[in-house]
Amino acid sequence: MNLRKATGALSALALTMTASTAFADGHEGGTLASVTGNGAVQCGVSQGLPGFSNKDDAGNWTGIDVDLCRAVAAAVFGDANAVRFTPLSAKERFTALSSGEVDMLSRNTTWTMTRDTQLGLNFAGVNYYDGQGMMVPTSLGVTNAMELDGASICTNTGTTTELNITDFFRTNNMSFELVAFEKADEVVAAYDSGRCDVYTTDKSGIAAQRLKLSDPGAHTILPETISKEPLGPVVRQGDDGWFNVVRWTLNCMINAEEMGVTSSNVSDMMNSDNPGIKRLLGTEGTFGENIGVSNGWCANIIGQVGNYGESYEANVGADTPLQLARDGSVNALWTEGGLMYAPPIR
Ligand SMILES: N[C@@H](CCC(=O)N[C@@H](CS)C(=O)NCC(=O)O)C(=O)O
Repeated sequence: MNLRKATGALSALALTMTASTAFADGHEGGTLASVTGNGAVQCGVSQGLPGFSNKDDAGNWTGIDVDLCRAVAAAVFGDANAVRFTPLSAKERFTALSSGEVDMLSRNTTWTMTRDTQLGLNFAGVNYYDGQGMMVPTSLGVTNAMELDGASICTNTGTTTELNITDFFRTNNMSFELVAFEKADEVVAAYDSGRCDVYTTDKSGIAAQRLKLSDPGAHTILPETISKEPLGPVVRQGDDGWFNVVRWTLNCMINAEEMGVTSSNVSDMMNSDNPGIKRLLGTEGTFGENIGVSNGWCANIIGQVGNYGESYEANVGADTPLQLARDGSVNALWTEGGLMYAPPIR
């Protein structure tokens, strides 16, 4: 191929790429450009799940999923407050994302093959590895799930939870009655009033929702974990630029923890000679610019939101009401025997 032909082919390719980027997302420049234009990230969260995404009486949202929304805002705007939250039920969440009502979902959402390939969505990573569990009133005297033949079970519609519990009971030749509601608070209220023998959801969800019961201490979480629920942020398919921003925001937080960079020491770390830390914090290289944000993107995330471990401990860790101890769990860093592992910034 001569040089002129090769150049022609390359510019045709560039045109195709520009056209497909604009077309796929419906905005010239994609979601990053529209977010920048709007001055805030519109983040889809739950309607209220303590530890993950929950609004307090003063109207402030907190949680590990909320931190991820704020971290994306810190990456894009250098301001973790440049974010607006849209509470969504499990059933509404994917339509809200595909219709463009929100820019991303950060809502205890399980990464499954169907969701990743058939809904026009992309999962950008995992911020909490979970599995489905069951809770019963201790007064029932049930000690494991195999004693639940004939049980009535309260759960949410539009979730993996419904599907897994059906698989579990069918596989074990046990009958059950599913009592499903769209709103999580209706599920909790129904279980609390004795409408069902069992409440089932992700184990982290059980730890959170249990706190809303009239007598949390009167319930037992059964030992079984009946599924894999890798929870993570989701974006629309066809917008690789925005996908990169969300994916690398999470990777920044996990890498920062691995390197010992925290919200308290990040300003000192800006003077570090460690090449990995220099790339992380943007004192060397153009890693931020390469994904359309500033080179200080990750320093802003850590300074304003914290690293992954800080967010975990503040929201769901052993010293929070959820008491989800991280040590020895799958959510520990890979260097501590867990699954939290981010590809390197280089
Ligand atoms: N991870 C599961 C379950 C997600 C889910 O919606 N869980 C309920 C029960 S913990 C929930 O988020 N409730 C809080 C809310 O809807 O605001 C999925 O992605 O389908």
